[in-house]
Amino acid sequence: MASKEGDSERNVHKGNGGETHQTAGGEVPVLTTKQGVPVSDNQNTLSVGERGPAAMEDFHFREKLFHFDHERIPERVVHARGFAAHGFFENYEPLSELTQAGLFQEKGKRTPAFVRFSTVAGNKGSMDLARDVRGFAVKLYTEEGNWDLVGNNIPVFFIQDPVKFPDLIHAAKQEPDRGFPQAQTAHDNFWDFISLTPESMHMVMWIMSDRAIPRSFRFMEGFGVHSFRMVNARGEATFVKFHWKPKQGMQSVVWNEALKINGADPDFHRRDMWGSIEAGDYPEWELGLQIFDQEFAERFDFDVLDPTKIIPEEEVPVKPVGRLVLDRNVDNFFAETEQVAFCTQNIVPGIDFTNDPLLQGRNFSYLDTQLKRLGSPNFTHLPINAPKCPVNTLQQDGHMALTNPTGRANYEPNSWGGAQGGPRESPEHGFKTWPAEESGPNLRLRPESFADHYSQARQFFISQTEIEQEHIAAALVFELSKVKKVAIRERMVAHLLNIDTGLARAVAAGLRIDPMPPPADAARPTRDDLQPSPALSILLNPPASFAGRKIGVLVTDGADADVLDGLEKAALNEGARVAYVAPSVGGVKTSDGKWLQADEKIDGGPSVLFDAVALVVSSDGAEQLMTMPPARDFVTDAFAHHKFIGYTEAARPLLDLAGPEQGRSGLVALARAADADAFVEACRALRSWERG
Ligand code: HDE
Repeated sequence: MASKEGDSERNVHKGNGGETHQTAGGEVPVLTTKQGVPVSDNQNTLSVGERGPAAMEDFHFREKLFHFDHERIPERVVHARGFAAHGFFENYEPLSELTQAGLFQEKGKRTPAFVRFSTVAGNKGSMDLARDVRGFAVKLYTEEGNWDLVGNNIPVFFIQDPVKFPDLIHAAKQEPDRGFPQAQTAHDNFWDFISLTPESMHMVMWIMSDRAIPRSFRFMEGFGVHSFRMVNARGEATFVKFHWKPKQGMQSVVWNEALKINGADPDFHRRDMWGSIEAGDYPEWELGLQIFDQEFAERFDFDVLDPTKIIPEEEVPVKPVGRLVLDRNVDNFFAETEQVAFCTQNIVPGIDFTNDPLLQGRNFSYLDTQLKRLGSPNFTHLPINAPKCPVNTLQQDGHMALTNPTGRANYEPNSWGGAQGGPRESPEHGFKTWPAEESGPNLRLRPESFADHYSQARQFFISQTEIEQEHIAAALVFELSKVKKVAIRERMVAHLLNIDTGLARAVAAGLRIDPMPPPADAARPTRDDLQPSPALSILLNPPASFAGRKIGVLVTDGADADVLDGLEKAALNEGARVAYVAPSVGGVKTSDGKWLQADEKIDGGPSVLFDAVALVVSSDGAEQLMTMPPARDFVTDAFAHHKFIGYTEAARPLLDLAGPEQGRSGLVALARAADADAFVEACRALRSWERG
């Protein structure tokens, strides 16, 4: 059958065996081999006789299969599952006192950017809502080369020394004999390694918090993690830490939602970003700098080179310096998202490294891994990796060399002179490493200034609201309940005793560990004088509006058309969107006799996919829904996940499924169109936590 979309003119006919042939003509181009030879038949291989053996000389068949057999490249050893988009960075004000980096010199200057978000532990096809760190890797195509800021959505890391990285990742990913679990840290090997690695305790608090189950990439912060240097034109250096703050505000899901989203839509985060960019609702972040000097570094409680520590924002405020906007989806996932090669070593004049040992180790690993993944030192020739500024290099040849120098000189010094002699170094404009003074014997040791493993873990925990603290305890109980070896569970509780005794007790109770183990040996006692840092809590920093969020509206035949209209308008005014969920994807006939197309059939559009829900149903519709388990789940889940629920009177029987009258905050009656405004306004709070 001819396809309806686009080329109904296409010539279609049946072959001898009933197979479909669509042939070229008009606007439909001729199919060719990779060598450009026109193909006459793409449905049948060449055979000797009608039912005879395949003929070896069928070069089209062989080329097609050969290419297919080689479609895959190695997935990233970590951060395999990712999603990316194009955009730009726009600088607010000249920062020349701080850095000579070109992108920060003029107000309003825009630098093209490509940003890839990822999970760490899962393979390429794993689900989006794994409890995990999210990668936040930014490639900035500056006029003096590519600057890659390869960060995460968590400002600290598990380990202090890069030599531990393969151990950490081996322990986190699938166990080697059985090849599972996929995209989960809830297993023996991970917690075995962690419980033997006290330096990871601060990070453990973050990954057990709601930060590790973001609502979407758009609603999370990003961090450069390490201390970096910025260097101005006079050669003066300052320390900086990089922060990305989402304009949309922060938001996470609750764990039970995450589990269900993984089943309902394993691509939830991808779909969200793709959809919001397609809808013109461009995700945006502010770049903020924490700027500090050597004198601060010396008096700060912790070593600024230790990647398991933060500098609280209350101590060194985050200065906003520009914005990052993602406004274009990729044209081809493989060419861009899969082949993009981030390298921490990619910095530009005006930015420099510090001695953070993890950063130094990463500077080796990223370049090395790209060779494995992309198969050639010429990965910089791929459009997504190619700088958007002049590249003049004497490096040559290698697999897949796409941009090749011309002329005779491929070495220097040479005596060919002028343009013929090729490029030369520039002491004036070239990248200069900041001349830090270093000395000391060769040693393998962990500095004592890195020895306090618990104080900031405690600070993170006490900075959370009670609800967030409960989530951390519940996450630990969940994860450790998947650990079979009791000694590992106990070892974790012993560490928690050094962080917060209430937390340790709650987790021990959840695991039914009795008696309590003694606290773990600590290289340094936990400090209890660190003040809570409100910036560390998601719930203490709520978004300004419900913009960018989605309301799932459950509809049936006879749904009140005025209320639906009111909901659409109120959502639009707020910058939010609605999606209709109905017993059939074909839609429903509303009270005014019109058809409303549905976006999802109920079992394909459970309430976990939405930020708030509305039940706009008729009495008959409610009765029908009461007999449908997915409709019942829609309501009881929305209720259990503390979502705001708008409802028409006829929906009462559905609401009653959620239990007795008490503790029913967060429910908004939708009697008429005007009530939709109050509903959307209520939704700004995102969740009604006080509901029991
Ligand atoms: Fe990575 N990391 N990492 N990492 N990392 C990779 O490079 C590595 C670390 C991060 O979207 C790999 O291209 C070591 C911290 C992101 O393509 C690899 C160490 C942070 C991405 C690698 C770390 C990150 C990677 C695998 C400890 C946050 C995905 C594929 C010394 C600041 C980038 C690749 C993308 C990817 C090594 C620790 C972030 C193997 C050795 C800390 C966002 O090179």
